[in-house]
Formats: sequence, structure tokens, C-alpha cells
Amino acid sequence: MYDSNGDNYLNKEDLKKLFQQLGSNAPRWRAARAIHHADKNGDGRIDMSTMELDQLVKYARKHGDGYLTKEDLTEAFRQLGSTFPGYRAGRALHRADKNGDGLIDKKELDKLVEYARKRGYRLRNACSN
Ligand SMILES: [Ca+2]
Ligand SMILES: [Ca+2]
Repeated sequence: MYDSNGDNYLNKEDLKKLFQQLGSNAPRWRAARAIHHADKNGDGRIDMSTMELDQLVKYARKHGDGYLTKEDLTEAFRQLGSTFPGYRAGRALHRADKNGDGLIDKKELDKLVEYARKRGYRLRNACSN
């Protein structure tokens, strides 16, 4: 798969490449989230010979499509220190989601960043690569 040095582990860089290939808007952030999600023993990498790989595949399948969901935004605002991340995500989505499909795509990302910046968040740091 994307195991760069053939040691049977996927590190953050490997995952970043994976999410880049999947068309993610924020591959580095996705990689960090995927590790958080799938790294069961907490060593910061995905062991391809264990259940961690299953978890990773599930995560990638759900989130590798280049869109940010409301759940993603909530998590992002939480990481940015928002007191009400769910509320903030809802507002941001309302503001940035131009075509009303409930997802933030590449074209809408600028609006999202603009919204976050106006509210004093530095979302580009969390979302860019
Ligand atoms: Ca691990
Ligand atoms: Ca949209």
C-alpha cells in the first residue's frame, strides 16, 4: 500500500500521501486524525499486520473523499480551542456551504477559512499541508 520503507508500519508521512492520493483537502490533518482514530497501541504509526489497518481503511473510506463533514468541522474547532465546537461547526457550515449539500468541498474551503479567521481562529494552520 503506501508503506514507504517496507517496515510494515504506516507513519504520518505515508498516511499524508495516502490522503493526498484520495483527493483530501487537508491530507496532513487527515493523517493526524487517522492515526488518532486507528492507532490502538499509541505508538504513532499504523501496524499493517494488526487491527489498526482495518481501522485505518474504515477511516479512509469514510473521510478520504476530499470533503469536510460537519463532524470534521466540529473536531477541527475543538482542536482550535472552541468552547462550543458543534455550534461553531454549524455556523461555519451554514456560511461556507454554498451548494447546500452539507459538506465543505475545495471551492468552499476559502469561505470556511474566512469565517474562521473572522472569528479569531487560524483554521488554515489546521487544514493546510
Ligand atoms: Ca500503532
Ligand atoms: Ca457544499
